[in-house]
Amino acid sequence: MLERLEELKLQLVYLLTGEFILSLFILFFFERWLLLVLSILGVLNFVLLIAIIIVVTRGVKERMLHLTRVVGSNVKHALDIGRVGFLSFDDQYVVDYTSEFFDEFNLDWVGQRVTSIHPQIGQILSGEVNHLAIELEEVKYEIKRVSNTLFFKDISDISRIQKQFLENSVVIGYIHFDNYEESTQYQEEQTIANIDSGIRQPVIDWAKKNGMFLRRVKADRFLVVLNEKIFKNILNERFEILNQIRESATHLDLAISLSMAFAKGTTDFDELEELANQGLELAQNRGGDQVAIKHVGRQTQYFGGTLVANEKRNKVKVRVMAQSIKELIVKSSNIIIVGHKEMDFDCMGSALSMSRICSALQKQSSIVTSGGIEKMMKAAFDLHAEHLQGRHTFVTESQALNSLNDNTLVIMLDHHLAEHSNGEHIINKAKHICVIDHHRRGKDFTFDPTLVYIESWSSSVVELLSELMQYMGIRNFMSSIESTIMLTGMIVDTNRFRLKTSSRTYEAAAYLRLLGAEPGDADSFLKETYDDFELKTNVLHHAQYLDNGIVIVPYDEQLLARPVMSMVADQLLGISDVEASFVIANVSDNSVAISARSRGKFNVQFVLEKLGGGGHYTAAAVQKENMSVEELSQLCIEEINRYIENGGNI
Ligand SMILES: [Mn+2]
Repeated sequence: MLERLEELKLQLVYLLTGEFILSLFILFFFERWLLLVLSILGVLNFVLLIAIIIVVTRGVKERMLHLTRVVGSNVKHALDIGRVGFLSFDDQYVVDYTSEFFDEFNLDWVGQRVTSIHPQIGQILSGEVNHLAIELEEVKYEIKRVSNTLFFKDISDISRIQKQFLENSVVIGYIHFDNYEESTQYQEEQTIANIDSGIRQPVIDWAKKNGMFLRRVKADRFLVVLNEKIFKNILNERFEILNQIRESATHLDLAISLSMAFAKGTTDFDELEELANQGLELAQNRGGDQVAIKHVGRQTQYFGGTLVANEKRNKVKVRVMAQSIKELIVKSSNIIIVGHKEMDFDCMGSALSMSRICSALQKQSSIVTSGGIEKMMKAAFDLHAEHLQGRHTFVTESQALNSLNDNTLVIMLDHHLAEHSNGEHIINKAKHICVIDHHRRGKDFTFDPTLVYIESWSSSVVELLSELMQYMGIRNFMSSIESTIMLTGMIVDTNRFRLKTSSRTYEAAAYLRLLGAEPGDADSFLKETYDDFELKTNVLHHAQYLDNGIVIVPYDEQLLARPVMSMVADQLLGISDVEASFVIANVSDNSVAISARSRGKFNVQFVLEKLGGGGHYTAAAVQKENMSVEELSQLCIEEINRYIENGGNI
């Protein structure tokens, strides 16, 4: 265009020079014609001027319409190949120009408001987002704003490939039959054949139906390979196979359930396998009959878990653990025993027994107590302070930190998360950590444990320690008072042998009795004061019976101590028709907590996990900041309903 104007300018100069020379010629030779000629030339020039104006105006119009003339054909080709279009708008957000790119789709928005194209565009105009992906007439665009221009890039192909890529990305999983070996060990051929057709075959069929690759890696374990698309399908049907297997196991009168783990979110196969393995361990540690989903960079997700953990009957593991723990203690320079904050009877009882085990193995040990001791435990402790202080070393966390070296073994009892510990700093620094707990694993460890012994079927840690002591072959090292504190821990954690009590619990109790535990003394440790009784009665007045045997107690008259809350929750389970209880109260000025208990049909852990808490199947808790009792109760009721709607086992 500019070249043409340049040419035109030159032609005009020639023309005007010509006219001037012609005028001079006529002036000298045909003077009388001069006026006429000048008039003709004037008219011609006028016509020419009009013509030029018309041509230039049309050129400008064409320039508006044809991108080529503005930015040159190379850029237009580039935009075509890149499939980019653009539009500009005025200060009133009305479109005043759209590039030819949109003609292909018959999209013409000139004169319309920008937001009428797609409501989401408002976000980019307000500066809320930098770019945006929208879909128009089945074409996907990425939009970016540069001052008063919006660029549209057609990303249909990319997003289709992206979707395909996601759908095809590999998911690796493990499927494990819990208790399979124990169940088939002493069975007849015929029963084993029934187990295989009723339990193993449905899993194989399920995998086949969904297009998964399945390989048996152990008698009770399959490796599965699938892709994200298949995974979505089985997730959408909420791992229906779990229910199917649970039902056929009940039908066959077997304690077999499925535990599964799936890992995704990376292309590194080694990492996927490792994650699937960890996931399976988590699912099993939480009691089995559930699915753990490990997505790289995200929190582990769980599905299912409607069975109470089955007791594992074989004690081989106890022997192996006893041996390993003993070896760890022996090769350490000293031992630091940490418990959860507000140590209860289970925590203190197991700490005392661990401390005595260390003494028997002639190792220095200390028990951290600076995280507080629960009220009734504290009363029992004070009553026997002289005896206990003569036989154990009780320290604060900072004292313990001073004795921490590279060869120190830290033993975590009755908890497995650093954040719950009365020795969090110790855990963060320790080189060797051994965890002994009976709470279902919820989150991943934030530290690298040397040995983990978590048995969620066990009533208490004192039950585990009673067994460990016997297998370590150490005798006569516990006093009657220490054994009584251990027994009290077992009584509290089983709510007087009502919950989570297996044959092994009674065996452990019998062993403690043998060591001198006094049930009568244990009972008096647990006697409450009249004030406590009155408070509990007052709290119980707020109980509301929901459907399905669930009782919820929102209490906001005053602050409650956690043990009171759990006692009330426990007490409610003593009423027939009550399957689960939730006590909600303020535990400090700005925090409100829930203490929940269940008789075993309703998974309170599952419900409180959704609210950010944890625990186990029959006992769980959660704490929230800056929320009222009323608000938390409402959330809790919603989660309870959701649990029931989603097929909770009630
Ligand atoms: Mn406990």
